[in-house]
Amino acid sequence: MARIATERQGDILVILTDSPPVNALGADVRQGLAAALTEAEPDASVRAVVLACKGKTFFAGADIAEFGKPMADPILPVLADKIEATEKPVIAAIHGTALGGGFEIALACHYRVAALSAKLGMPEVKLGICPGAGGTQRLPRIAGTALALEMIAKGEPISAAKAKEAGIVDRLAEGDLVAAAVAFAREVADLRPLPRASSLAAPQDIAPFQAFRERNPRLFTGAEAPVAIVDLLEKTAPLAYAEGAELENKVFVELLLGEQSRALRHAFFAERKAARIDDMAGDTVERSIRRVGMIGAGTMGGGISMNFLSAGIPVTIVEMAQDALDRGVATVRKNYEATAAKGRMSAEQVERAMGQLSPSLSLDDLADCDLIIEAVYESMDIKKELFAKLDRIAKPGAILASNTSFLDINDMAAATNRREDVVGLHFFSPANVMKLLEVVRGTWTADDVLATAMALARKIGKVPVVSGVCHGFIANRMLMPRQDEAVKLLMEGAMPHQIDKVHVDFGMPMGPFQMADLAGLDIGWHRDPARIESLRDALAAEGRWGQKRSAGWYDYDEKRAPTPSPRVGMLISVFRAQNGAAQRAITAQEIIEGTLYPVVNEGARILEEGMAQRASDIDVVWIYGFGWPAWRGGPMFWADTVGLSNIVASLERNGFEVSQLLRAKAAAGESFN
Ligand code: 3H9
Repeated sequence: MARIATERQGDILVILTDSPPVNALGADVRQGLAAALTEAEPDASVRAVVLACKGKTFFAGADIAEFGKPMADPILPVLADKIEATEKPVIAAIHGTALGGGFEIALACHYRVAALSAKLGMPEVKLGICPGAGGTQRLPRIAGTALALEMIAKGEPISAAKAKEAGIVDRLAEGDLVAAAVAFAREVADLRPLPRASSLAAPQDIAPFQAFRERNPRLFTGAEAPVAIVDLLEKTAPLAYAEGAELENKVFVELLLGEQSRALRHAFFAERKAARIDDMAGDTVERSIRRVGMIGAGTMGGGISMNFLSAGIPVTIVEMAQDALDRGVATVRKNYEATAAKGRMSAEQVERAMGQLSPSLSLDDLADCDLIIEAVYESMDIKKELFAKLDRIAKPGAILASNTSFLDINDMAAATNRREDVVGLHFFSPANVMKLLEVVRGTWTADDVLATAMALARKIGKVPVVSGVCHGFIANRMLMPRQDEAVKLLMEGAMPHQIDKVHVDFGMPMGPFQMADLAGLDIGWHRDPARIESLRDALAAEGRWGQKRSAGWYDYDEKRAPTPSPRVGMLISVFRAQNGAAQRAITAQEIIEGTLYPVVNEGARILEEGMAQRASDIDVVWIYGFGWPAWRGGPMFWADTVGLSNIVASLERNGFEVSQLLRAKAAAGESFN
């Protein structure tokens, strides 16, 4: 429940909002702020007003949960105008993150004082909308069009220091923020006229729009909001403030009512809901993780280690041979140095991270680790042997985790005398970049182990989703039918590049064949070149293992640019002839139905079996694991928009066994989300 308190500091009135968790600007906050301002206005003993927030942040934006429902007065743009129209200086005291509507409130204030650690931004684009409380008009007037365009179209926040440089923030505060804002308020209390952003002249640098579009092509493929935002800023640049604000409102409402914004808001809440475990007691106490052990210094092991090192958690990394260990450590350093070269890390931070990494050739060195993760070869025999060893070495209470992407966690747990301490932590490649972490809950995994894994995931910047134990868990299990069906379509007349293009046009970063080439066609291959039972076997037998061999489903040049392969075309012809299926032209719609409806079907089965807690968790897996376009909300949300009965009808037409849950929901006219 929101509490808006007013506090007099001599001649300055401090309006303090306390609305956990993030001081979102819901109806009660807006009403409280308006009431406090109305009260301050006629009071001659108040010379200036400071707007500040309690808790971890300044206003983090409009209340997203209110969108789509009727809005109570005052609506946010009206409140922003009221603040700006106040006849005494209003100063925003910003800490944490001033985002979206929160930032717009700050821009409507006459001055802004920010804590050094504060961040300011307009993330609306990530929710499929544009700022709707004057932000698209006030920010360019204060900071210039170029920066405003970057911030509003991309949605990335900037630091307080950068905001100061750009003239957005008037003073940076070290120490007590409210005290600094009050002191600043006294300095400016009598200055007139009041600096009002809406009265500033329209910015003159109105040329950057086309250049921005050309510089950021990926921003404009599929998602509507970035296109609408750049158009809006371009169109309103020469207009008077009031006209611009009117147009902003129109675009805001259009976007808000659109399908994409609904999908993106779904994704926002889905991500947060995924962190919750429904059947776990709220008072579960997490175990403390002070040191992590990593077994395997290959691509996965090194990448996983980097997550912990970057978060300041020391890692002991173990390999079997010195050269493999040296190579692994060198790769970690190389990756950090590449980040530093891009200016995203200092040399000192690189050394600090590397200083936390202890290489070792002995599993015994893992005895003091609180969490041990194995990323060794995907063989159950090897893993079981390893878990039995860890059982003898690890200290009591240590969590034992596997990064397996397919294998049964329960079998590994059964190899120990501490089955409750075993959990799956399935990172996605590249592990230091991809945000998804599948946390695999075994039959015996203890609640506190699961809770620790979920909390730790967030600490290292991952988005965790709980999966039950099944072959491939949620992510890879759902990927399999897509891959199988894509290959079947080749037999009927489609080509790999055609199928991939349909997926890229749909909004995926790559299609099924591009992905297979990236992952490696040798992964999971039986390795017998004489045994050719599928097209994939034929490719693998010829050494066409994908990008790493410059040949897979595609041919690759030295810059890894793919071109359709004549050799693969020939192999496809051979298999088509053997297969005997009639050849025909395959449409984009058929490719979508043929490859993605089976994915939805598998997702429904996963839900049916209780392997995912909720449909929205599956959406999170696809958005963060495979780059499903968030503006389509994830496969289960997308299925709802297609209509479940349409999906069932298509699956039946194509001879699939339809999930009972999917069939039941379609019959009842229900949706997944
Ligand atoms: C906008 O402002 C439009 C205007 O231009 C125009 C209007 C007319 N609303 O992320 P966390 C909840 S659009 C409602 O885990 P963190 C969140 O669901 C808005 N709820 O914390 C979660 O709830 P629960 C523009 C919100 O510390 C809890 O708070 N603003 C909102 O990791 C904690 O969230 C944004 O897009 C909200 N605005 O990160 C900012 N924000 O505990 C969105 C959060 O029940 N927010 N919640 O699961 C964020 O980016 C992050 O939450 C933030 C904190 C960085 C603030």
